[in-house]
Amino acid sequence: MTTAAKAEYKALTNEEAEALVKNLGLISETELSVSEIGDGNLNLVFKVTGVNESVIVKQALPYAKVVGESWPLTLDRARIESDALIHAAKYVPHLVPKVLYTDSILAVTIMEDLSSHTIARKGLIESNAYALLARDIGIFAARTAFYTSDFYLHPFEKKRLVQSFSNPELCKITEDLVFTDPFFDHETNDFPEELRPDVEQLWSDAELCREAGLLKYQFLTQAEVLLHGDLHTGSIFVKEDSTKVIDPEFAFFGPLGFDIGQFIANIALNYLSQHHHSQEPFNRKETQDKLLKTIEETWKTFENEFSRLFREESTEPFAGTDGVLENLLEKTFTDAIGFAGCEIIRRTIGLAHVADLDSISCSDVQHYLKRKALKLGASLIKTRSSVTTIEQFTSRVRGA
Ligand code: SR1
Ligand code: MG
Repeated sequence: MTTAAKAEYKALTNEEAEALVKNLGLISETELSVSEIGDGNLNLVFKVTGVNESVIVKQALPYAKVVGESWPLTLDRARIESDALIHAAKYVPHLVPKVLYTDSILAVTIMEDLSSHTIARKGLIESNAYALLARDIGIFAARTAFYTSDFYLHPFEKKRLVQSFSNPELCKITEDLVFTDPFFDHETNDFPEELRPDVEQLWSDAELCREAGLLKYQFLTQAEVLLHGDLHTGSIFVKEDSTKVIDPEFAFFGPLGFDIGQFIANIALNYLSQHHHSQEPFNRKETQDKLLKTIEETWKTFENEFSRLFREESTEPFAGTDGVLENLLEKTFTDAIGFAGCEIIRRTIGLAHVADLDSISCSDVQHYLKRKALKLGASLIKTRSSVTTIEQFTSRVRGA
């Protein structure tokens, strides 16, 4: 892998993406085809294919694609993304795509093609179950967190990494879109008029706004571990025997509970959407039960793996002191429940929605489920301290 500085930035055409792959010799075949397959909010994604081989060329645009050129956005996110993938590969090589080439001037990362996988959100909307998903995400979150925490790294190395993963513009998106705008009458919000009374109730809920503000402050100030930063089900590729976490362009040092909170929130949103997607009552119950098990297993795997690493590999003298790990995990769990509540609300009424709910064609059903999501999110934020086990969390989701 090389990091080569090319002349200057320009958004690639299909032909240029293909030529880049050819010139780098990343595919040995001569007959290649290319298509732009990006369906995310921010970047160009080209798939370059030969007869037997294919790679993905991902290029950051100097603006947020979802809004357009009026929203400029740093190209440095491509460097952050490739560095985060390379960093994660040290600890969970089986859970991230292989990075084949990076170019920080073109803001390009070329990586392994994962077309044999499906985006988890799509598979879950189709009511599929993935036996490895919970365990893999729990391991991913625990290892990438522990090995970048002060319990493992020398303080100099930790602070060097915090600097190199400083990601102010992408963090600002999360600070605004997840933690601020949905709690105010802000122009980025996006919801049908039928939901206005429910949304106005959120905006006028002083306790909810205070607690959302406190969670935002944790996100702003707690540089605990290197996070993926956007660990929703659209950032995960799955198939029966493999899970791959992609898209860590929001990576930064933040609170330990954030990635897990975002992941379980997106599973909870899928759970709600199954009232529609899974039409047969028996299948629905089975699908929804599996989703709640996914949430439970994710947290338990995370907790067990983080605890194991803490006991076996911690370099911090206080790691052996009674109560330090227990206290850290309790706080992390409470934060994760609160972050999950914020994610549920923002994916329902904020700028970037989820297809789980938005693809429901019957607007009455969609609004009914969105109301449930808003109530669930608000109650998780306000009463997160009284949710002390993951089973209490899943019973809140079940009762929503
Ligand atoms: C303008 S970006 C909107 C959302 O897309 C990304 O995936 C993040 O979730 C961000 O909040
Ligand atoms: Mg993304």
